Amino acid sequence: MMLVHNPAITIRSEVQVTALRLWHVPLTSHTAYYMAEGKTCDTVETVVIAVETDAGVTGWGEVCPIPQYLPAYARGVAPALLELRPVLIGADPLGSESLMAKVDAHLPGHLYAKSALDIALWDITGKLTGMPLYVLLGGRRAADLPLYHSITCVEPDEMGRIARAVQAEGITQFQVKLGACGDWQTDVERLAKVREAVGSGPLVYGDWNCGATSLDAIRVGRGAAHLDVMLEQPCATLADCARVLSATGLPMKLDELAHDTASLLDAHRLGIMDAVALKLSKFGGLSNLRRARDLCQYLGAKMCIEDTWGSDIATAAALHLAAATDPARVLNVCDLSGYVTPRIAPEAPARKAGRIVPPEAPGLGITIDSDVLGEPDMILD
Ligand code: 0XW
Ligand code: MG
Repeated sequence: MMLVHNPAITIRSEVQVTALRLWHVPLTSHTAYYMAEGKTCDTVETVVIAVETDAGVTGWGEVCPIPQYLPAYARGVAPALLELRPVLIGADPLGSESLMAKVDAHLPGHLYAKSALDIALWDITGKLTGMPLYVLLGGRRAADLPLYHSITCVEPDEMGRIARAVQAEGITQFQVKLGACGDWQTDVERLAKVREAVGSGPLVYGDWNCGATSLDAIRVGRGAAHLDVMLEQPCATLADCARVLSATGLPMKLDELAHDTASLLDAHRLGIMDAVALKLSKFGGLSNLRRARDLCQYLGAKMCIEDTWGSDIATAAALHLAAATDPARVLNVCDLSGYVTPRIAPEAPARKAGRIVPPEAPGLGITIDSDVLGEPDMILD
């Protein structure tokens, strides 16, 4: 084999993190978004970080935990990163996984805080190597990606109307939020109205966000069995989700309870993972989510690659991983930044005809609007 050195490619190998900046930015939903158990996305704080280097390159990260949704909260990110200061400042950010191993050794857990950090390190690596993240993550496998639309849990007729409106714009996959108000019959009606609105064919799935008893979820599943629907995360334990599956025979997607290797394997063993939501902040960023993606590829689950909530940084990070994933296994992605205002990178990709194209410039490939951020709430240097 002949190795040829290309002098056009120079990769900086001695780079150091010099500082970290952090902002809390309120994101307001275009329409308030209701889920079971009183969980709401109305105005939710996202956390944006900038990791500065002595190479003149800045890496951007974001994490936006929805209150009461997962064991994560926005104001927990800054203290976790402050604790990590000794391993971050002066460290080599290139490659991400090597520094994240030191980060994990210094502070176990706190995956949602680490998610923003890991995304920023990938952004630096991409910018310094001149490559979009989908290249570093394995290479682009798709020109664009299918989006679902998440329909807030309101009156059944209104949910049908929303479904029809977004279908007219090209959406073919519909997540129907269940359990926010009304009884189990109202949830059957919600699924029925959305199915009636979109016709047969499109994917329709009802998501309780862990908020149903197995009894209610089974009654809804049986009531909606003729509608060709999938159920998402009905109950708060894997055992109860498995019980819903065995009583309804409906396909099932997991979300909140699928958050690490062990839970993915358990869910697969129970047969309740026809599909799974791979969210960056559940797993701790792109490095861990890439490994989860590989495992799900092997286990045969269809993947929704996204994050809990957020704006353009979280959206772009997920799009890069999804673009580098076998398209036959990508169920869908989410244009989180399309549900909220302000946009943190106003020129970043947006929904078009029900699909979205990943950014194509190096790193995350998006340009942050510093006016939206204002002065940082924390600086580590
Ligand atoms: C996390 N959410 C509330 C926002 C995304 O749109 C999807 C949804 C979920 O729980 O699946
Ligand atoms: Mg969900």
